Amino acid sequence: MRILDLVVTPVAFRDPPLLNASGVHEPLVLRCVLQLVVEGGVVGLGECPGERAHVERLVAAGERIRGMSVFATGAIERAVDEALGGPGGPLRKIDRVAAFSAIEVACLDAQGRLTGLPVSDLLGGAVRDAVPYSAYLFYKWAEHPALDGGAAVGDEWGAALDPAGVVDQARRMIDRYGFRSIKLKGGVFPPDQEIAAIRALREAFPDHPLRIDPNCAWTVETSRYVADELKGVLEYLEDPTAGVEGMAAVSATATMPLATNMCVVSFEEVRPAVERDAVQVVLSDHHYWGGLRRTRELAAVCETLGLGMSMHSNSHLGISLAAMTHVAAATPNLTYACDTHYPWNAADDVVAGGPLRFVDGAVPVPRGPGLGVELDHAVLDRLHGAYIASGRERRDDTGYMRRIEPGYDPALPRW
Ligand code: GKR
Ligand code: MG
Repeated sequence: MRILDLVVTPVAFRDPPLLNASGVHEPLVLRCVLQLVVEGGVVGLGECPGERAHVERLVAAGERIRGMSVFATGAIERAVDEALGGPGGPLRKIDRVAAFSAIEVACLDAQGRLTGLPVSDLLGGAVRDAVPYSAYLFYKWAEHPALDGGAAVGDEWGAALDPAGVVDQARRMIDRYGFRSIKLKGGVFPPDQEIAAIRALREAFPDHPLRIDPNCAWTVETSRYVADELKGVLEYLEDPTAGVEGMAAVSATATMPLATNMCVVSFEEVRPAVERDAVQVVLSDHHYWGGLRRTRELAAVCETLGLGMSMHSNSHLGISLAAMTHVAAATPNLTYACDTHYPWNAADDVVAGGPLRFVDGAVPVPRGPGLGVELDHAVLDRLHGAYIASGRERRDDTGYMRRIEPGYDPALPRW
């Protein structure tokens, strides 16, 4: 079954003003939807980050893979790499791998549709019927401020700027989706305030495993202090500080595991981190690790090395949620609930008919062929129009924050 075309559609959808260590989420997320058209009219879906340079790379890669078998993902991986200049070329490896990652998911969706099998079956078979996700809490403003003569844009969640606000957000998210573990995006306020928020969550939710992720906003000394203060409270501490040496120094004294989606982001980085015992949990992201089969391979590496394994996320829609759910379902050693931004963005989903839902905080694995989701073309057109109208080319949390607080300094570590 030959690939006839790769249709690459950049989209933009609404996002609340979620705060992080680099600034604040902009009103629109840029994302990209892939439709891989195969002989016989089958179309495989994919979703990935939508910055303009990435979109251009996908278009270039799509031209190269026309005529190839949709089942030949090894050859497609090589062709995509070559189309983007390969190891000696101008692009970073992670960007070349990210292009293949998106295409691989679309290939697997098409393979599933052609064979009548769910993607999880193509990955070895689901070992769980539903994949647990965590409530992903963010400090946030009540609204996007009025800029350029426009009106302020609020959302149903309101503000969360202190421990009470964070607990209220958690309560509403857990009431609505049933999440059984909680992650707080930190690195926004001085560490003692974020420690207080975690303690408030512990008091409000005594049985929910808790994590905090300041995205490397802390020094080694601060990270050790926070780890000590939250001894016995966190299931893991995520990326408190930057780099293998920094993480190793924190790990040497911390009582809880350290998790990462920043210190180890490729296969080459696993070994040095393990040699220094810098991390104990790898949080994969199939959009950057080479797709769903590579994520399974990473899981095998983690199992071999005695590392924990789960997944982090970025702002996304339902095609990515379906892909994450299939690979997580087929990963026996998924040792923690995965992250998802989906509750923040689900209102603009391009997936038709709402087949993805949380039951007790877990997404039942779609049973339909492929990813088990269909595109809503009217929504896709609307979101593509929003992308064009936005004129934006990339994510810029810092630039947006500086329009609101001109003196904002993004330098890390901050504390
Ligand atoms: O959405 O602000 C955010 C997150 O900080 C995201 O960009 C991270 O990639 O959630 C991710 C993480 O775990 O670091
Ligand atoms: Mg993280």
